Amino acid sequence: MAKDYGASDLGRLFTERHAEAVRDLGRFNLAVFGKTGAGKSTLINAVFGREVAATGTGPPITTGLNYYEHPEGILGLFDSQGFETGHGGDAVLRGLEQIVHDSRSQQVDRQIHAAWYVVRWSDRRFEDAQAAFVRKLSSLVPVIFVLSQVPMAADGRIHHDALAFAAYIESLDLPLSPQNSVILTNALYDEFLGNVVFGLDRLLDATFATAPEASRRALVAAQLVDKERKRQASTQIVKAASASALTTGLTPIPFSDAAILVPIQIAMIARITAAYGLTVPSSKLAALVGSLMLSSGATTAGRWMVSSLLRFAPGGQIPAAVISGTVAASLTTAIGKAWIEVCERMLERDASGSPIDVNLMQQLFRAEFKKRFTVKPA
Ligand SMILES: Nc1nc2c(ncn2[C@@H]2O[C@H](COP(=O)(O)OP(=O)(O)O)[C@@H](O)[C@H]2O)c(=O)[nH]1
Ligand SMILES: [Mg+2]
Repeated sequence: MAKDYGASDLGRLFTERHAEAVRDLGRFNLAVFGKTGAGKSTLINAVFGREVAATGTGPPITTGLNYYEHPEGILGLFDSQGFETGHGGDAVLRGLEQIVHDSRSQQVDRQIHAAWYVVRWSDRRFEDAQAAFVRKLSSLVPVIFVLSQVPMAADGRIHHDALAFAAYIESLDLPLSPQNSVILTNALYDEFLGNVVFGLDRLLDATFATAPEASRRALVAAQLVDKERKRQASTQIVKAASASALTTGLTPIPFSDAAILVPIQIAMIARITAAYGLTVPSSKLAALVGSLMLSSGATTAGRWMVSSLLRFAPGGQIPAAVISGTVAASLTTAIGKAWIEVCERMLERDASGSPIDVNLMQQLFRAEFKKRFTVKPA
């Protein structure tokens, strides 16, 4: 017997595919070091969002190192609670050494992929002990050196003392990634001084450059700085889904059998959602997807999908028209692209901590879909 999809079936299908898609992304693991007050938590917050930073202190896994995870498990963070160099630093390094050693034999998603070493520019000093720590650290993982809380004026000028401090650190020839450079950042807008946020994109680029290939998709999903990378990843997903819809439709699908495209489209939507790294609860997303796929009855696709469901309803008419491969592909593309717009909107809400308005997302989906799909069923 053919499958009839109700909203809850669609929702359940989405939840399954979404869990798979998230697992497929793998995980990016980052360790963050620096003194208390250096701005580690603020940087993490700015790059990965408050949901991650809010979990703040996970249980310490070893002296001075806490571990916590992105709600979707695509990002693992080792946060040194802040320590002074010397004795405390040695203990942290020993702990890290153990973790790195233990994880070598494990899968790539268990390994530590990069470290940020964070120094507040206004410290204006970088001691021998810190340099020694960075050298040892870099023998374990690639180290990205971050100068934090650097004042940049609205016209782009950076405080010259910060530039001089960065040049000094670079002159020490530490084994930094990439190419011994120091990355200057300011992670919080300072309305009192007018200092702007900057450098997060460079920090992210440096982090991408050191991340192993297998962890990059997880990093794209987990970060919030570069939306373009998420859009690119999602566009690839849409292309792949559209190609399989085309293949499915090469033998023209009876209009009434169009429901066979639904699993392809749900899987696509689930992968896009995973690629955006949304922390919206899956149950809420499932409800949204379920109702979207059914209730967008006002749209061409909605009518089209609903009529494919009607086939199974008592007294349902079987329309004679067929869906060609091209129509199947363009319909799938339109759904995917409309869903990308919905994910972008949800990401903004996610980042700002406000809840998702399901009705609003439905409206947005319909509007975006209508822009992209104009083929009328016969
Ligand atoms: N203006 C500005 N303030 C920052 C920045 N980073 C951290 N701060 C402030 O410095 C303090 C310590 O930051 P925090 O992230 O908690 O440091 P952590 O101990 O290294 O985690 C907080 O009051 C932050 O608001 C930044 O980039 N710019
Ligand atoms: Mg902190």
